[in-house]
Amino acid sequence: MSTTPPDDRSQTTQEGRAQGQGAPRETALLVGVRWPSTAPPVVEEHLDELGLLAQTAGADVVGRIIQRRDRPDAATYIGKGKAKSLVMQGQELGCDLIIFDEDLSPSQHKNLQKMAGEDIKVIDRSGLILDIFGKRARSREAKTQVELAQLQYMLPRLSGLWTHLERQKGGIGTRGGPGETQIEVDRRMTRARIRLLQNDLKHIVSERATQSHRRQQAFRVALVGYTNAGKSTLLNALTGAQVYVEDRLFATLDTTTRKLALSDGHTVLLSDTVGFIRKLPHHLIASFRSTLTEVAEADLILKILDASSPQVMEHFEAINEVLGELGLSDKPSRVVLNKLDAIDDDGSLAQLQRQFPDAVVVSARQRLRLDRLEAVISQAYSQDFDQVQLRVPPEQSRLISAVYEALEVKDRTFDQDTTVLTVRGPRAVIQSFQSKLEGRV
Ligand SMILES: Nc1nc2c(ncn2[C@@H]2O[C@H](COP(=O)(O)OP(=O)(O)OP(=O)(O)O)[C@@H](O)[C@H]2O)c(=O)[nH]1
Ligand SMILES: [Mg+2]
Repeated sequence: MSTTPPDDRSQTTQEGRAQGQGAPRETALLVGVRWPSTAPPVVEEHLDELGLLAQTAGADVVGRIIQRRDRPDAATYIGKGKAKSLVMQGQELGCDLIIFDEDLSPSQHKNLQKMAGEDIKVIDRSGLILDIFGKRARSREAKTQVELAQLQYMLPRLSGLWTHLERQKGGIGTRGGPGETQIEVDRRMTRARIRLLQNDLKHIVSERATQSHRRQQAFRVALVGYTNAGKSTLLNALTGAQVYVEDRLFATLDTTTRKLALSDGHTVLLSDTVGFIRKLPHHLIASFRSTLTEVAEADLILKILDASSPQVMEHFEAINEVLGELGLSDKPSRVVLNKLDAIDDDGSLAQLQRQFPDAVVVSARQRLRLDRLEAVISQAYSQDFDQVQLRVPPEQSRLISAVYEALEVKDRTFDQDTTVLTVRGPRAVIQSFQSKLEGRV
């Protein structure tokens, strides 16, 4: 996959590529597999999404192939005969890429690449997603996380053939790790680079931990959702933030947090996070853990769904799957059905509301019903958070600094020798201090 380390990739080059300027667009043939249990429209929908991913990466789709199988073939995934005719079709169409919707094992990948020869690059869904993330990453943290995931994905795929091909071809699926100029790349060097990136990430995480410590006292809400669901639009609409919004996959990879002043006078922190997608490569999920700390530490997760998408249920499942992989399935959450304005038939809205009876229906772009969403946040806040007075007698004054660490102190007065702190914060934390202190208020 990649060629230049992300640090060397200039912003302009990335922007240029992202907008399809400069680098010529490649052409791609998509391959999907229909298992006995998969309904035909589902395979088509998955290939539609793969096509969008390919476009986002800078390739025009020139054809798609669906192969029926009972189970994957160990050597070539789709079977040797089919693989041969696939390559022939790719050659006839003059395409640069063959993209599999499913993930290929390193040996399947190698075998298929051998059959495809030097003019066609074989990649799988994970490789494609990693490529897009490589192009979209802007911050040091995102770039480090993406390169780490790319190298981990590549490590078992490194081979003589692979590096040889790297020298011949650039383009999609070949950026983001070692390569091109560094043709002697081998597993040892890749492992060393992985260790280096892991260390970098540790530093970034500890910087983030210091920042997030300051935020611990606030009630935190995380916007989570499928890519393109409207998370950034919603953050902008609610807080006046200016996060980049676009009708494309993975417009924003970085977490942005802004204060949201609720009409009840309380202030909470609202975070926009990286978009999810069906079968997000697990290396990416693992390395994006630090970006996703905002989700891990959130008091409330808002699952943003594009209510106008026919795949809304599948998107919901994909969100839950990723949250499960992050160990966050039990977090308090609410569903937000966005793009209300784009639903043209009342029947489908009614059906969605039956499927998600507790959902808040909004339009982030048209700013419709945002007050209802704020009311849901207020309600969650007041269920979890409390404001009380803590009376700290002089013999327990050592607790005062701990209170300051854990809670927001609104006021500090004295009643003779007793310090009276007016605090706000999570009910559970307040209760633990109350039980330590004598003379509860
Ligand atoms: N019709 C309609 N379009 C919306 C609404 N909210 C967002 N959009 C559009 O949906 C597209 C994606 O919006 P973003 O806010 O970038 O989506 P996101 O969830 O942040 O996407 P990623 O950053 O890719 O994960 C943009 O074209 C928005 O203008 C809405 O309420 N109605
Ligand atoms: Mg976004």
